[in-house]
Amino acid sequence: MKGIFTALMCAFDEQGNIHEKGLRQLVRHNIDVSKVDGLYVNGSTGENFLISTEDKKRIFEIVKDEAGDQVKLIAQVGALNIDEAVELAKYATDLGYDSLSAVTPFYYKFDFEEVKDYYNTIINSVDNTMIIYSIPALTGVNMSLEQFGELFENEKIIGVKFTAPDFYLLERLRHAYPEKLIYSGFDEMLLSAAVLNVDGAIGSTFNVNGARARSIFELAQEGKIEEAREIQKVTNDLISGILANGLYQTIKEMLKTQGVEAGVCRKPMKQLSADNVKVAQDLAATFLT
Ligand code: NAY
Repeated sequence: MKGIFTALMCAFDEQGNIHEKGLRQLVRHNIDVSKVDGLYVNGSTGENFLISTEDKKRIFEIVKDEAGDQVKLIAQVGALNIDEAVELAKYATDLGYDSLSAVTPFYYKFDFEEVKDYYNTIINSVDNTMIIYSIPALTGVNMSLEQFGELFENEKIIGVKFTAPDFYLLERLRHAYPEKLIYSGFDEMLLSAAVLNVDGAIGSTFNVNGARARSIFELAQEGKIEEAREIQKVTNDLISGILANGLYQTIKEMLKTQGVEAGVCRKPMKQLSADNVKVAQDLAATFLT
């Protein structure tokens, strides 16, 4: 369960329906071209919070069918409706997903006891493991070192996808829980996290930049920081171009230049203008060789 995991995109058609052929191509591209170690399915990058429960299940099914046992698969099942989260946890576990993940419950100001109950309810309903998905910038949920420790007391909670720029907390977590899996969640900060000895990374830009992400991660592990820094610099030139142009839309347009029918993003995400499509194509021409 260590290494480079792509936060998988999902291909949608203009009506917002799953474009199955495109989704299968996305899976193949990540396995065959980017050669990542695993896929994180139905996360933010998969537009999970914009789709129906039935579509979430269908995506889990298509991805497992296409990937088989070629790479590790993590199913993000978190939802504000805890019954849905449990239903998805059971569904993905039955399909053979290697682990589950759940975003911290958001929108309402849940206290820590409620967050803890959410995780224990989901994971104790299935024979599987759980990776906490912590992304305070989007959820508003900031957990302390001690609170992570309380969640980790449940042995089925095996790690955290740490999507935050708090390297002090990350170092403290690494030191306090050497046996838990810690994944870096911000691709633009991969080197800094790798230096702190995280176990892997989960990222949206790995859909197009998986090989560079692997190099950064492995060079950092080998202590070759200067070389890793060079690749992080090129990576961040790409990421700043992507972020300025529309994150998920731009990655999809870049993938189209590689023959992947990545489709469009679901509303309310907007579609790229012709000018923005051109920017995405230029980024692909510059950074994807
Ligand atoms: C997810 O669930 O898909 C992720 O959180 C993957 C991590 C990404 N976060 C988001 C919110 O998209 O890869 C990052 C991020 O896109 C990248 O670092 C650019 O900021």
